Formats: sequence, C-alpha cells, structure tokens
Amino acid sequence: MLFILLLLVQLVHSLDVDPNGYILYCPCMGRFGNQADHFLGALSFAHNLNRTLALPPWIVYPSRPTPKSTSFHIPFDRWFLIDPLRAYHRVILMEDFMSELAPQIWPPGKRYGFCYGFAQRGCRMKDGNPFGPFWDHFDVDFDDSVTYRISYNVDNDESTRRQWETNFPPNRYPVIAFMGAPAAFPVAEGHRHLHKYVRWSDEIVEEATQFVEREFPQGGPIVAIHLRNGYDWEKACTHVDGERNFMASPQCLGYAAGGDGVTGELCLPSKGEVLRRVKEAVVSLNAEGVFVATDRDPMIGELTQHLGDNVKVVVQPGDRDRSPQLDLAILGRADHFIGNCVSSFTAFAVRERTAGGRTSSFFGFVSKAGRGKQRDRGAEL
Ligand code: GFB
Repeated sequence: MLFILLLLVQLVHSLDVDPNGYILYCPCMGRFGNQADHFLGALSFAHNLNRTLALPPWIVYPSRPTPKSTSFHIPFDRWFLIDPLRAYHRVILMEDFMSELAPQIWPPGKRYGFCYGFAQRGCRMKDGNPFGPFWDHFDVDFDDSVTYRISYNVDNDESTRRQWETNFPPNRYPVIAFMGAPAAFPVAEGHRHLHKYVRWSDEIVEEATQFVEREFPQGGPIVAIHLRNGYDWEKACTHVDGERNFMASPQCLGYAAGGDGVTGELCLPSKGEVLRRVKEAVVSLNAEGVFVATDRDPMIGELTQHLGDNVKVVVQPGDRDRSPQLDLAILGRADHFIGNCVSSFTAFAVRERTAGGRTSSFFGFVSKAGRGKQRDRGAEL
C-alpha cells in the first residue's frame, strides 16, 4: 500500500516537470528598473523557446552596504503576482524550482552555466557581486560551462529559434542557466507590451492605496513625477549631449535611427524645467496634489512655492530609505505622470501606465504631437 502511495506521489511530482525544459538566469545587471527591463525580454525568450521561466528574485543593493551584505534577494512574488504572468507563459518561482525540481532534473554534477562568446576559461558564473551571492543564495555551484553564440532575439526569427533547440535540446539540457538575462537592455520595443502581465502584489497595492488616501484625502486628480537626480545620475548625465540614445531613452526618443538625440535637459532636467512642466500639468488637470518620487532631492520647497498653497506636494518620508516599489506603484496610478526619459525606473512606471491606458510625459522632451499643439497655440496667439 505504502509503495503504491509513494509511486503515486512520484507520478504526480513527475507531471510537474516541464519536458520542454527551463530557463534560469541571474538578474545581474543594474538595479530594479534595469532588472525589470531584462525580465520582459527573458519572459519573451522563454515563451519563444517554449521553456518554463524560473522567476528569479530581485537583487537589491543596500544604500549602506557592509562587507557582509553587498546585495540581497527579494522573492519575485513579494512584489508581483504570479498568476497574471501565467496568462502569457509558464513560470515557476526560482525558490520552488530549486527546492522541488532541481534535485530531480538539475542535481549537483549536472549544473552547467551558459554564457555568450568564447570565454577561454569557461563562464565565470559566480565571479564577483552580484553573481556569486546570487547563486550562493540557492546553494548552486557549477560543474561545467557552455558557451554559445546565438542571439537572444528570436522574435519572428524561426532559424535562430531552431538553433537554440538544435544545439540545446531539452532532453540533454533540461535547464539552461544563463549568466545574465537572455534579453536586451533597454527592453526591446516589441516586448514592452508584456508589462500588462506584470501586476503588483496585494501588499504593494494596499500600501499605495493607503498612502494616496492618507495624503490626498479629497480624492482629486494627482500629478506624479520622477526626479532622478542622485549623485550617480548626475555623473551618468555629464557626457550625454550628442548621443543618439542613452540607457532607457528610446522610450521617448524612439527606437528607430535618426531621432532627436539625448540632451542634458532630457537626462538631468533643470529645476526651471521641472517647475514649468509640473505647473502646466497641475493647471491642465486642476490637480489636488503632486506626488514626488526621487532618489535624492524632491524639490518640495520650490514646488510648493511655485504651485501655491492649494496644491499639496508630497514625498515618501525616509530620505535614503524610501521604498522604490511604493514610489513606483503610486507613479503607476496617478492621473498624469512626468518622468525621466533616460531612466529605466521611469520606464517601468510608463509601461504600467500605458498598459492601463494612462498618460505619461517626460521632462526635457516634447513629443511630435505636442510640438504640433505648441505650434497651433503659437498661431492662435
Ligand atoms: O531602477 P534603476 O535601474 O533605474 O536604478 P535607472 C535606480 C535605482 O535608484 C532604483 C533608486 O532602483 C532605486 O533603488 N531610485 C531611483 C529611486 N529613483 C528613485 C525614486 O524615485 N524613488 C526611490 N525610492 N528610489 C540606472 C541603474 O538607474 O542608472 C544603473 O540601474 C546605473 O545601475 C545607472 O546606476 C546610472 O535606469 O534610473
């Protein structure tokens, strides 16, 4: 009887294994916005290869790192729901994959790390932070490595997709564990729409709802802004003038060649530009308040003075400890959003808003349609 029961348990378990195999990867580039861009590409890649995607934890870098804590790991489902993703493709939490399936299909001794190119000494899957701590978090050591030179871009490209299948069939390679995300940065234009499957967890939604109801009790329209003005950003923006695109800027400048190019004002908008654009939006919406998300200077004094006492300007308390996810969840739901075109943090909010049919604009940038309107207004005057 016990034998039959064990057999049944094993049978049920083996049904859980995807015969098409799995994709694992370390979200080892950049912080949250970068990782989210990569996530959409990885989701599409897994979908195209028809392998289940293991949802990696988010890697967070503490604002005050110590030698013992240079990065830590937040399970994917702490911030996002899993079921909406399943409407698009098969996914499993990496934690569940490692505890329930890895002992059977990816046991020690069969763990190959995959990396692009001709790495002479193999893939150094665990060299440095965040690579080492990421795999250590799951007690993974690699037994060997596989290098490949096939593009991740398999959208509408049947021959590249077939190369993946032929070189790495699931029966020989049930798990492809990548050194980094099998995806482009910034996110490919054709993958942006996948954001509609990315939904905040109930906990984050509740936190955002409470914050908005507490701070803006009249329930009137709210303008939200992202002021990316931290020290790393100031440095990154110093040499952007003349670049055709820089980091997430295709989100406003476009993916095609021959756009307007990046300017200092687009990357690190002046205070004058911020005040002017926020006032325009507040007046046009008759907004009750402004929510500011920032990694450094929220400009509360300047904004309050410029907008007058009837408009409440709010920032999360906490200075360096403001929650990026709470900020993003609020940016996603405001009546209008003005962000930083070059930042992938802004890009997350913009994609969420687009998926929900809400409007966004960017400091230092006026779209072609907007330029037309400006011209018309000029002609009317
Ligand atoms: O999200 P992220 O990849 O966007 O990295 P970028 C910026 C990080 O800074 C966020 C914090 O993940 C947050 O931790 N941060 C930025 C914020 N803006 C805000 C905000 O409004 N509120 C809160 N609470 N936190 C890239 C980085 O950043 O910039 C790269 O990923 C590099 O590593 C590059 O530093 C210069 O695309 O803006």
